Amino acid sequence: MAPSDLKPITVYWRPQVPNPTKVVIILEELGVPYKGEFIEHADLKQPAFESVNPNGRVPAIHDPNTNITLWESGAIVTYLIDQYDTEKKLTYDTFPEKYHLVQWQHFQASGHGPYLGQAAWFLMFHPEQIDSAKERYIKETQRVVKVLDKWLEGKDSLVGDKLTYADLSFVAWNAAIGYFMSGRPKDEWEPETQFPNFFRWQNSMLARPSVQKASTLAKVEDVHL
Ligand SMILES: N[C@@H](CCC(=O)N[C@@H](CS)C(=O)NCC(=O)O)C(=O)O
Repeated sequence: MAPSDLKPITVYWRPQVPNPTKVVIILEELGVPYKGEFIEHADLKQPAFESVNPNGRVPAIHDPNTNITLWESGAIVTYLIDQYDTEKKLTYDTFPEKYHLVQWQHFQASGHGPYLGQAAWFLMFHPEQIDSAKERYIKETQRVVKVLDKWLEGKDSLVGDKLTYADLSFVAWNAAIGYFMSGRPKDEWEPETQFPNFFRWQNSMLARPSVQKASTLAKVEDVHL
């Protein structure tokens, strides 16, 4: 089905937080129409939204073209790629690339996002100042960024020779690091010198129109392809 024949996918979201942004980037890249359903923070754990996502978090989607409702950003990205990336613009169906993409996607969702999320929480939002927790999650943030930096030596993308959904799953979370590390000593976060391959890769993704649009949307309700 051509994108112009599709009904817009509803994205349940909040602006400028990494996991919903991850989904919007993929929709933008694929040219799939979507519309936003903004969920107030106070409504996330209320029955109306929990009937969409029992975990009470964003993102979630409903696709009226296939009548599926889905939550968990990684699962949503997998669905969008399987359903709408018919030209394999952001993926590979070859062996072993297909599985290496899954590997990096799982690393992002289980070993990258959660550590960065805890770093942000203890540095910015936790009501008490707990130095040992801050230190633990800053170190884990540095460690997982180092994993990416080493892998990206001499490469422009994680798998194969093009940017894929796996790369793009990292960009919104990576962009949050500078925000939660601001105010910390410079030797704790200076990616241009400490993680130059990571820095180059991240900047190449930040320059993409899809990433710029998804990261700066105030309200996805305003946006239709
Ligand atoms: N593993 C989930 C995490 C979703 C998540 O934590 N979303 C955040 C926004 S980035 C949220 O809804 N936070 C609200 C809350 O913690 O109550 C995913 O990848 O979709």
